[in-house]
Amino acid sequence: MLTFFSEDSRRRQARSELHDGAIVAPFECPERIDLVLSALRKAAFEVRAPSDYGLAPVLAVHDADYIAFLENCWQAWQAAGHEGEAIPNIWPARTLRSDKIPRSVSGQLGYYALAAEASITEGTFAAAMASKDTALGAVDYTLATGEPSFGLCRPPGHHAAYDQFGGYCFFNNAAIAAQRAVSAGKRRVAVLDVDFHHGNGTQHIFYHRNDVLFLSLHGDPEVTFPYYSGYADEIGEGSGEGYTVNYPLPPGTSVATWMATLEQALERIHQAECELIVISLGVDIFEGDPISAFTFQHADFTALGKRLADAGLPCVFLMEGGYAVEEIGVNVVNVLQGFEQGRG
Ligand code: Q9C
Ligand code: ZN
Repeated sequence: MLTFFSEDSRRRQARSELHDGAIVAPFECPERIDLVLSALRKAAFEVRAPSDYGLAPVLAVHDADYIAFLENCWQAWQAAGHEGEAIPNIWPARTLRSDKIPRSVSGQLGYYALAAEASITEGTFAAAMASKDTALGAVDYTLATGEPSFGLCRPPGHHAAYDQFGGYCFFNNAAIAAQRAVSAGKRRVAVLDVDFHHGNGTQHIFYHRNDVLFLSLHGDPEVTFPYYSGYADEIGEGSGEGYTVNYPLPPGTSVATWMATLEQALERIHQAECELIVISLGVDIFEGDPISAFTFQHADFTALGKRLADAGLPCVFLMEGGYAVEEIGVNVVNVLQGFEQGRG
């Protein structure tokens, strides 16, 4: 399987994450990609640099003013004289105006953020651009050859909505890739999100559409980030009704239950006659993940890859979460190798 990675993903070098009432070193750190890269190379996967696709594929799924905000935020934050990294601390919450985009970068941060843990820093926009190029390189390769691919996207993407960032995500790489496949002529594409957290952003982008089927297995939002999205009664709207499928699962869910739930998702993908699967591959379902609560062991990732190969569709794997940094490489490589064994 061919893999893609852009060195510019390293340009996100954030120092701050608001976590448990303290500012800590971000869980979503650049060491994550070092360890995945070295595991990929050790397993003899070819790693290719993507081309520069510019902003057009981003504009296909995100708001133009939101993109401009991300591009200009760091400079505006600095020009306003702030010392630290750009972190929102007020939002257009339920009792405030939600139609107003203030002139101040502090007001804009709240408008365009859905959470406060992910700071915006000097290289964040460049890294987000690199990450979507990685996703586009992978999907273009799979569209051209029918062969599977993996994009080592960083920062991740699935929490990024049409015009909001959060959950370490800025551009929705999976949505950008799925839209690319639809624009290239695929009649229906599945985005299968196996990250521990609900892919609220991907759901939001495709909620009213039936050409992209979004399915997500995730920690129950009653007790897990992002809390306000990912319930089973969110099924899509209008012509999108039935094309969003959520499988919230309790913390501690066994791998057997998780895999049985995956069967239901794959059955729906088959029934909807999807022609390609974009997999939002978060390996934060690993038991040792510091901010998550599922129970995958190393070997379970191999079994997951095998089962996805059995689905018999072209697959594009895109990196999302995974914060057990020492173990992230083996977990990712196990999925990809399991997939290759399953095809064999
Ligand atoms: N402070 C992804 O996996 N915070 N994002 C959770 C720990 C946000 C996860 C609580 C987690 C975001 C792509
Ligand atoms: Zn996650």
